[in-house]
Amino acid sequence: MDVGNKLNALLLVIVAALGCVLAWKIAPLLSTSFSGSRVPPAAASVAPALHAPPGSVLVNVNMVGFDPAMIEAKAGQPLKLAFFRPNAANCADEVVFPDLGIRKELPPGQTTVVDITPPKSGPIAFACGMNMLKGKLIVR
Ligand SMILES: [Cu+2]
Repeated sequence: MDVGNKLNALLLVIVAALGCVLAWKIAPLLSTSFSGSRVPPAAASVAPALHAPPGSVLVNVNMVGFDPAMIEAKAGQPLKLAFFRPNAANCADEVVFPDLGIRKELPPGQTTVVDITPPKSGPIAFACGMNMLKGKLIVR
């Protein structure tokens, strides 16, 4: 492998990493209105969509991350999260809930349903597989 090829490969890695970091920096800015204790009910910020099964909360996985990034839930009550990833224009190949031991692939162009029953109140974090795009369940 000559130096040019190595440089190209390095450049690709840097560009990919930058994209992820950028998305990670921008997402919190866009979701500041959801911060603090005034978290609106999840239903208020989610438009109904055909690809989300009845009773589920639709989460769009877009360029800047998970939308909504904050989702209300109730302890002990089953929650259906429908992750819709319209295309591959982000790094969210999968969604991970580290506290719950859940890891699911998010194929582009599909809706992936994740069933969760939060065990107790408190925040439950979720993220892309690289822990860059982030979201949170607010469990009461
Ligand atoms: Cu990522």
